[in-house]
Amino acid sequence: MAALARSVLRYSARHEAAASESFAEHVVHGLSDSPKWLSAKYFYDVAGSDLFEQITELPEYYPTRTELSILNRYAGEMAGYIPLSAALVEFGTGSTKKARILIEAAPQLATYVPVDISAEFLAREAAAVRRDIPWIAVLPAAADFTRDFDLPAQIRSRPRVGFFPGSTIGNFEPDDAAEFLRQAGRILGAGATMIVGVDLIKDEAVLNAAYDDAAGVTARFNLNVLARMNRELGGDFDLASFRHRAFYNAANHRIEMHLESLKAQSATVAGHSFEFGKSETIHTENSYKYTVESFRALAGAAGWRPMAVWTDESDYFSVHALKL
Ligand code: AVJ
Repeated sequence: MAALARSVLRYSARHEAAASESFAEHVVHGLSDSPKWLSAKYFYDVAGSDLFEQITELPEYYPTRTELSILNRYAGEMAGYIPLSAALVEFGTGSTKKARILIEAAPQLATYVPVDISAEFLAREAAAVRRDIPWIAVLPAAADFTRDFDLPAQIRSRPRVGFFPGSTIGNFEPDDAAEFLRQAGRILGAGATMIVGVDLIKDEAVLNAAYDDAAGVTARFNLNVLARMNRELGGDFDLASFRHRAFYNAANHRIEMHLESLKAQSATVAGHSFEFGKSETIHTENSYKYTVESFRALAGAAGWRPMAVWTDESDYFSVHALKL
């Protein structure tokens, strides 16, 4: 998997060179840039993962519940794209809830390979899946799927089905999303299938509310990256002097999240000092939105044949089946 290892290095951030950096190096790199930025993947420490779970329960945050409803309704049809004795490889398993729906609907699956950065989290989740679905072999792979990881040797002879739910693909720049799909194809191999969840372009008010909820949970999620820098990198950010900003950038088909400095100030982190002007922002996330057609075109350009797509009644979210 050395070729994969090298090429996946490119996915993790908006700036390729940042991909192999440590958190500290990344922070120094991103905050030295103009405009300042940080990769969205650093949201997910323990506190951030817990806040994200809370986001998925918010009335305004439609993606999780809409994707779950699509999976619940159409998992039987999706199973038609899963070969006999296949291995299901989930890229970035934050929760096994979605994979379980697919697994229950596809008894021809032999193996489930959840890939996640936290070995401890994976071990717990794997044990729970083994307990609840005893007929499937669970082979967790502890890895940052945006970096270097090896598929377990035991699945080399099995057909592979990639699973990338949650519209996590929306965090990639479109070029990087295509590159990710190309490389996922290389790792999964000839004849592979990919099932991908993709959030759709829709009314701006719906999009804006989903990323700027009334209860302020998304604000806490965004601000947590400052708290994380304070905890892990000896930072001294004053969380009260930054505010959450989120808005749909229609020209670029993406939600942008920023942390806006409420005053001129400086902060020290990882042994470096950074100056912030009043209203200056740190760009912390892009969440790209697609149309069914624009995502199918992107997947096609990355070498995948779009086979089927399932959406909800409001066309808020889409789940795509792709074949190599
Ligand atoms: C996990 C990337 C799908 O973009 O909707 C939620 C992350 N950010 N609220 C998204 C997120 C703010 C989420 N993804």
